[in-house]
This record gives sequence, structure tokens and C-alpha cells, in this order.
Amino acid sequence: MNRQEIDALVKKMNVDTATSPVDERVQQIVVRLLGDLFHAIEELDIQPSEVWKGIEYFTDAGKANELGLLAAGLGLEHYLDLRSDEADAKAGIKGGTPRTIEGPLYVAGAPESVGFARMDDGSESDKIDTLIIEGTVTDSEGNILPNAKVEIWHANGLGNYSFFDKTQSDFNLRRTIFTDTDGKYVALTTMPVGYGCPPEGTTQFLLNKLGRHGNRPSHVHYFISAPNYRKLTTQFNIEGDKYLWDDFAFATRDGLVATAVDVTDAAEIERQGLNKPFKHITFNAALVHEKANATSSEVDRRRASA
Ligand code: MBD
Ligand code: FE
Repeated sequence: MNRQEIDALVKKMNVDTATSPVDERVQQIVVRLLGDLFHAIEELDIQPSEVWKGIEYFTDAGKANELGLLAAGLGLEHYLDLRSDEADAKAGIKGGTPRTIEGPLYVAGAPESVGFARMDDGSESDKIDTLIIEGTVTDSEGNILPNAKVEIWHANGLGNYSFFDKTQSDFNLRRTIFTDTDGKYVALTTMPVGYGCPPEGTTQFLLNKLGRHGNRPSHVHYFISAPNYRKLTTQFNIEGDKYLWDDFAFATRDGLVATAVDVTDAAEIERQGLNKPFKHITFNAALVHEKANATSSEVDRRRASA
């Protein structure tokens, strides 16, 4: 079939058949995507068995709750970031800390505190390095923002995230810290290890077909928000990890690379109330003012909560 015949067929089947009120936006998107799919089937001569393999793939990926992971791995989530950057530029929004993907592993409802939180439950203290993260939240002109909401989440020493990994305690390595009167937050935690897709999972299955790995560098996620400022979704990725610039989810960006500095000075270790050398990361963040003509900085997506 040629393109016009395909487009006419899609319209005949999914537009002309409407007998009750239509969601115009959904109709527009479905007609377009279905048409594009039919065109691809035609041009690539995709066989019926191949179409069913695709449908079965989505069935399996959905059952495994891996579709969010797939969106990250195929670069769809990073592409949306690039579009948001473009939309910001068009709306005259500039400055501030760069955004990068949320990923599929946020959980709402983490314990809240002001200024400081210990994030780990102590179960890995004798196995992995202690990490202290500190930073200041400002506006894009450098004015400090007290009481900004800093939501932080990261993986354990095996690259796994609590809630999704049922061997971890509730909210391990997940906290919400409100900045203090100086705009500062401090997190006492453990060094994250980079995530790898489940080797037998649906995402890795497809990545294998593409000859791709499914690994991320060591990183820490943030949502940072304050009234009248645009919500920032970001992460830092840690210098020295072999996947730093080879992230399967494409989240590493200039301005979001952090250096973990080894602290071995006995007086400093004692000052922190610790009993062994630790690593230290500074991650400051700048929020941009909300703007009337801008697209929303809140992304509406289904998230776990506990
Ligand atoms: C992660 O930890 C992550 O951040 C992303 C984007 C995908 C999978 C696991
Ligand atoms: Fe992550």
C-alpha cells in the first residue's frame, strides 16, 4: 500500500468510526503513531510474526514493570530533556543547574528533615565508603534559598535501590532535606555503585539485540523545588566511573559531574563524628524563577510511593 492509502485506512478505522465524544489530542496522537507504524511495516516489510514479537515484548516488559527502564535505555527520556531545554530557551529561561532524567526509581514519601539527614541504615557501613554530600541551593543569581526542598535518592553498594530491592530497609538511601537558613543541605550516606539493568530482564534483552550494555555510572538523583521556582530534576554522576560518559541512559551532562574527594585527615574525620576516612562531594544547585509563558516543570508520571 502507498502512504495515502495507509493514512486513509487508519482514518477509516479509527476516526470515521467514532460514535461518542472524542479526546481530540489522543485521537491526533493515535492516528499519527498508528500511521507511522503502518508506514514502517510497509517500508521495512515487517512480517506478521515480527509484529507479534513486538507486541509480546511490550506485554512482557509491562508485566516486569520495565517500561520506564526501557524509556531511559532507548534514550527517550534523555530526548525529552533535550526538548525541555529547547522549550526553556524559547521561553527565555536560562541559567540554573542543568536538568537530567529522573529515571524509573523514585519513591515518594521519604523521611523529611531540615539541613541534615543520614540516608543509609548502617547495614553496609563496614563494606563500603561513607559519603558526605553537601551543597547550597541558590537562585540563578546566586541568592541563597533557605527552606528549598531537596529530595535525594541513590543506589546501595550493589547498585540497587530500596523499595525495588526488597532486601533493603524502607526508604534506605532516600531522604527529603529542606535547606537551612543558609540555603545549605548535608547528607551523610554511603557511596553509590552504578546501576546495571537486570541481566535476564526485558530491557537488557533488547539492549543485547542492539549490541548495547545496560550500565550507568555511580550517581545520585535530585528533585529540588521551592515556591515560585521551577522544579529541577537532576543528578550528579561521579568522576572516575568507567561508565561516566558511557551511560546507557545518557544522563551524564556537562555541569553534572561530581568529584568524590577522599578525606583522610584525622581531625576532619573526628569533626564529622566518623571513625574512618570518607568521601566528600559538593553539589550546589541553582533554581530558575517560574515564568508565565513557560511549559510546566512538573512532569506528570506514575511514581511509586511508600
Ligand atoms: C537508574 O538508577 C537510573 O537512574 C536510570 C535512569 C535507569 C535505571 C536505573
Ligand atoms: Fe539512578
